[in-house]
Amino acid sequence: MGEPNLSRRTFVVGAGAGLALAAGAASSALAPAARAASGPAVSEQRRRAVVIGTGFGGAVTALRLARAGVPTLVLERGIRWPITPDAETFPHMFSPDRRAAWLSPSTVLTGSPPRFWKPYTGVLERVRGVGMDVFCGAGVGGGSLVYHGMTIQPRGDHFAASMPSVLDYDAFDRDYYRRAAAVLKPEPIPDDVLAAPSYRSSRMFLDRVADSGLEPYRVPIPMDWDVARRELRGEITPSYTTGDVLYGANNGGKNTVDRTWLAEAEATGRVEVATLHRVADIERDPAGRWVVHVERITTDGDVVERIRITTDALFLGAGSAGTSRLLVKARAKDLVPDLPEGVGANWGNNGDRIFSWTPVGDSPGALQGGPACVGVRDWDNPAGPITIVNGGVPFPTDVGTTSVIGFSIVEPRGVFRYDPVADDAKLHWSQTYDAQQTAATTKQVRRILGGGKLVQGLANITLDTSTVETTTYHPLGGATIGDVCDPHGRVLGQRGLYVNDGSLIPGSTGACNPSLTIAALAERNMDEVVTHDVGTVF
Ligand code: FAE
Repeated sequence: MGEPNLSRRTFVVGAGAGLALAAGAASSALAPAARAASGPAVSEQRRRAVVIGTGFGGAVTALRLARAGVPTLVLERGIRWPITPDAETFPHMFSPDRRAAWLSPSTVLTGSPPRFWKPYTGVLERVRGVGMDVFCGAGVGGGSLVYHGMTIQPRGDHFAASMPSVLDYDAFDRDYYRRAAAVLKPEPIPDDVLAAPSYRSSRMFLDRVADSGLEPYRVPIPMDWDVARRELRGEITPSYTTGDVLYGANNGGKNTVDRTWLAEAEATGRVEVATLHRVADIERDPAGRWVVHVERITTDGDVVERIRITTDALFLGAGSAGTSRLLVKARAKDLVPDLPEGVGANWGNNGDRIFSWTPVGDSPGALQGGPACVGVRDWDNPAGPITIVNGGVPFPTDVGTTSVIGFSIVEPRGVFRYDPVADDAKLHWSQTYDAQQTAATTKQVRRILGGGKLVQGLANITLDTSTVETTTYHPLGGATIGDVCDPHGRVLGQRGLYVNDGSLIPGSTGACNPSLTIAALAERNMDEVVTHDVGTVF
């Protein structure tokens, strides 16, 4: 893409060779590079500000920098997914293909049938850890590409119980949550869509919630429900209304961040998004500038070029797993001297539990409407607040089962540790860390599914799949405010290095899904950065 406003100097080097200056190189993100004697070519770039990642944190950061007049390069490891109505952009849950997994030879998502293929820069990464695997989105838009879109603001007391204590809930309530919601435009499922045959599982779940004496809840989803209506009328191929959303929605109706914050950022002409640019390492040079070691890859994952980008300001928005891995590697290899000790720590899974629910004598049917748009905010539970939702599954035939998902508040006891053999950081977690919350969530799910009666609930076949497939969609922590960053995401003692994503949050966002809170926090942090650091630090 063109980048007229980016003042850039590009240096071209062969490995081991001296620098050759190619100032003001032309329109491509990359300058022509010399080819090393062996291995991919290496080139150099100089930038004022670099953002790693295009999820919620990265996209908000890019837009705010652009509005402040800062030319910004955004590095994204994945591809740009062409999102239009009625497309075949994304693969399907029950007939996955190589687009479904990030550089993996087979399916990675629990419940999606096993298939084998040549690895591809697909939309969903499974970050394998010890005792816990993390799922995250890959591509322009990050997690918003694959997420259901449950957009929930936590209550003040639960925010206080899980978020860094320096954060003022009233300010979030008054301002930051509203700003984020104004962009995402979340709306609850309307009556006519909920009444459609494919939303049978949602209605069954709402009935059970009501029978159990709790208040049924329609979860706000950042999507255009008219698109669901079009699907129901047969005008476009179903995606939401069959629950086929976990590899991305093919109907163009979801307000993903590539189409909101990031699109606005790119429209300023000050932001360039470089896709298939995977950051391998970050480093601080002797002059205190930031060096980003980038691998430009093909969609098969082959490295075709290495780029060394020097910048005055580096914003980490690679998500909890991505940012934590980069920081832990930098600390272990002493690429960034004096990084805080807490790097990689204070990590939690947001209390995620996923259950399969097989009601006896009744069936939620095949091709269950979604995304996960109904639930219950069981926030006064004496065992701690829990949000429980029904997630429709796009089963091709009626197998009598659906899924139920719970979120709570956990102690952030997980930690990423460096593994020198893999030259990567690995997450370490034990199910003992959230055993208490798990027990409470399981009990409450059974009670609700039994219409208020635990014994009746046991008659449903309710399996906590998370005990055998211990995974999370909601990684949080690894570079938390207080331990690693100041209250606005500046890494302690590292001028010009910032974190602005889910890594800042120690393990939970007040017993509900995290994306709204991550976006709100990112907006808040950028208020401070553009006021005090733009023009002084960079
Ligand atoms: P994230 O959105 O993960 O963005 C990180 C970006 O960095 C991605 O674009 C990566 O490709 C990129 N990246 C990572 N490493 C590198 C690297 N080395 N070099 C270059 N680029 C890199 O981070 N949350 C909700 O609130 N509601 C939901 O309904 C919901 N459903 C979900 C369903 C699924 C299947 C999954 C996986 C997640 C779901 N989430 C949901 C979680 C949500 O997507 C997540 O909290 C946010 O996306 C995290 O935002 P971040 O900005 O932290």
